[in-house]
Amino acid sequence: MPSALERWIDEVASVTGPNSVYWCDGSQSENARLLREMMAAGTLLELNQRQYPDCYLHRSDPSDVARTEHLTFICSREQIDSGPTNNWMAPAEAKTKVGALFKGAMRGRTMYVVPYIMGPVGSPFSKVGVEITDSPYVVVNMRIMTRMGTPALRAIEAGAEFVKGLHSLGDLSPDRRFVLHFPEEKMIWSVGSGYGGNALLGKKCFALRIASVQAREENWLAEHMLIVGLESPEGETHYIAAAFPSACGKTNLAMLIPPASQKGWKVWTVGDDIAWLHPGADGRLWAINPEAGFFGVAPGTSTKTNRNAMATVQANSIFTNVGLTEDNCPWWEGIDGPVPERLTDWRGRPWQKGSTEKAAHPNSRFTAPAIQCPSISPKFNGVPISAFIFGGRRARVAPLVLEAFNWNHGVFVGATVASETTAAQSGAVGVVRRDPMAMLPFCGYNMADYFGHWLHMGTVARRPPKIFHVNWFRQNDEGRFIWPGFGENMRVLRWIVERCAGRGGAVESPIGLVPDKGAIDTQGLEIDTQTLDDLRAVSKDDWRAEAAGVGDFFGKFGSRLPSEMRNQRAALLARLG
Ligand code: GTP
Ligand code: SPV
Ligand code: MN
Repeated sequence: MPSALERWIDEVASVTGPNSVYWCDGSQSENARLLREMMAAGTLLELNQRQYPDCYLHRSDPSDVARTEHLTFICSREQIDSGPTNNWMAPAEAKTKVGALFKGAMRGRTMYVVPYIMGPVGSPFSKVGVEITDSPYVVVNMRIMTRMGTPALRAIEAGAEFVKGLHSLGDLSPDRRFVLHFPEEKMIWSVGSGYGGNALLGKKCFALRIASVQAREENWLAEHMLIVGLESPEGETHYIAAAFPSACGKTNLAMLIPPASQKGWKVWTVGDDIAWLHPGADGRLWAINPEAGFFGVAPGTSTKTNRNAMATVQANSIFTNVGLTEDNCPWWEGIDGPVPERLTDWRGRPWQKGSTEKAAHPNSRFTAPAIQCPSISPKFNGVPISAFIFGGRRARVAPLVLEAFNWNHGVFVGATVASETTAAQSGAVGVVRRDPMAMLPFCGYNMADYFGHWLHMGTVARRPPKIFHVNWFRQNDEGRFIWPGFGENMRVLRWIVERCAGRGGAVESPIGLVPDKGAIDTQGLEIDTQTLDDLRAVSKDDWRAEAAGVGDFFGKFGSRLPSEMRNQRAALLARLG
């Protein structure tokens, strides 16, 4: 008798009509063959193999370069369960409408069956998925980003449940592009995009949107968070998980290199985008990184800003929508060295120095194996989290760092994060929007219930992490960042670690605890006292306006919003006087 998996594969094949069906085993030889086929088809270019061994360049369709949030839907049975912040489509309507786009969609193509595990093989926290796709680019990326192939198939044969993901490039038309999630069926349908979070279904679709639903059902958290370990000169390591919206600094913080002034500190990278957190017997939250690779933003990455990332992408990596130098090396704005006179831009067109257009797309990315990162932590099976950090990109208003008064206040701080939009999603850049816990585009259910789940987890975990908020992106009137950021963020992380250890000076402000004057080490930093004061400043007028915005945002959730969220807002208003 065919298994549930085989029945599903047959069913999909009969609808999509591929030339052939191929089951991926994840082997090196399979990967090499796929790469060769893509090079022959012109969808992959070999990069300079001397400088970038086994590295390749892919140029996606110019209309398909970022996640498309307006085409992303939660198809819960009841609309209210998707909440006011998600797009919703009724499951039956979704299956008819989008099902029609899958009809014959794989004609003339190979249908790849990609079994994969999110999380380490054998971990009790890992989960299994199967992605059906007609894109070999997706296959080779999934092989880097997940534990792909035979071990996943074995787990399914042994009875593991799996999340079904169906993906087709379709005709790549934005008019026929949909990314659908069926939370009750733990199923994903994606058509019309070959890009990143739209197409690599293990990442945002499974590990966040579907997993957030599973996490609520099973008493854990699936979060858009990096995980990093900070080892003090005395050899004590604190692990921190931080949620920043897309393209707001997670990869950079996860791979931070402490500057020379921070002698003896060592940073361990556990994950750069997603954390799955489970309460442990010790009452703490323990985090794993469900991914096996990094799908990181290329622009701005250099040996100065992120030396670990530069080392990670030197081999076995795929670059998407970056520029190309005359000697076949990847290039992007902000990479080391002088700007070359001539390049090929991300669309494959000649580019000249001084051009007003970017050579690399602002959301161009690298896909690289995590294991190649010089700072990679060996603790794949879980680390205890001392602190959660929320943050955003705010030119004004939000100070450099603050500590929440307690868990519930911290949940409020996370739920009210606002950030300027970036190139990681299609649409306008630089618009301030509420992005609770950096999960606005990734929560698979009603966010009011999600806030409730967060409040609940503070009681499930007896020793939950302390909660902080940071903003590396404050600007002066000339539009310059006033905090140096990157490695220098270590100074702020040290204050956070101090606070977790019950030390470190702090003073109360209406929005939380801020560092005492002098509590953040600024030795060796060229920064004047006025700037430091600006970074710590909390303007009551600004925050009254924030609280009003939060009121509007909370209003969207109606009676579904936990009353504690309203209480927290009332308490904030009271503290603001
Ligand atoms: P996703 O992969 O989209 O989830 O993004 P991410 O949160 O991992 O962001 P990433 O670390 O890739 O950073 C995005 C951009 O912000 C890059 O261009 C960085 O150079 C820039 N950036 C990161 N950290 C800092 C910082 O501390 N200060 C400033 N000014 N820029 C930063
Ligand atoms: C993000 O946008 O948050 C990313 C890239 O990490 S993607 O995989 O496209 O979601
Ligand atoms: Mn992300």
